Amino acid sequence: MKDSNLTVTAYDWVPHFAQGHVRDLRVRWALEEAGFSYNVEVMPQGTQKKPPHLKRQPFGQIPTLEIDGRSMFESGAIVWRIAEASSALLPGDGAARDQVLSWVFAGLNTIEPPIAMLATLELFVTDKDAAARLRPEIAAMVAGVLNRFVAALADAPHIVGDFSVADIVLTTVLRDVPADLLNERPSLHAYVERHTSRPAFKTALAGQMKPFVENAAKYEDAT
Ligand SMILES: N[C@@H](CCC(=O)N[C@@H](CS)C(=O)NCC(=O)O)C(=O)O
Repeated sequence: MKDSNLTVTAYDWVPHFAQGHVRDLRVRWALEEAGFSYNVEVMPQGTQKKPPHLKRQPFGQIPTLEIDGRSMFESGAIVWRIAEASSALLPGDGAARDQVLSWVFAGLNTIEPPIAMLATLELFVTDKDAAARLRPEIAAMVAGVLNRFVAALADAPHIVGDFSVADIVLTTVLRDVPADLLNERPSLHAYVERHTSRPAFKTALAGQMKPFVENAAKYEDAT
């Protein structure tokens, strides 16, 4: 993969609440950590729902990764594919790899769903009274998974041994936790800080943000 022609898809602009949180971030971050060079196809908003993109991403979403002309979708699958090609992201030991894979799925399948539900309540549910009524219950679900994660982390710097692709997935998921729930758990806050201060994360984030800044006038004047 190191010598493959790699292209990630990203948006030319998203609303402010999503800037810095679009899922191409974890793919860019994994590629940066692995040291693989890559191109970015910056897609104008709306084109994700058109047939050419739907052929490579059936749900009309980003990211996708093109590897020498073959296309993949789902950010979790993509970062795992990158990790398989880089010792910077996966341990050599089989038992540790199994743990890393388990934590990648835990991040996407156990931790992210209640966090996404809370974000949906806060950002997208139009019945604000219903959202306010449901928030405590959903926030308690988020707190439940966060507490289990904190217990499993047990003050270690990374979730499994050295830094791995599991930390990329978990950090990108945990960055979407509201500040109140994150800050009252110092080891969780420190976990996110530790990983988002890595140079590869900063490069990935700057790469995602660049077109948003460049295209702000085009989209924000139109709204
Ligand atoms: N499970 C998918 C989710 C992808 C996803 O939700 N992508 C969002 C951006 S983060 C998207 O493109 N949404 C469609 C849209 O904005 O039109 C993945 O991890 O790749």
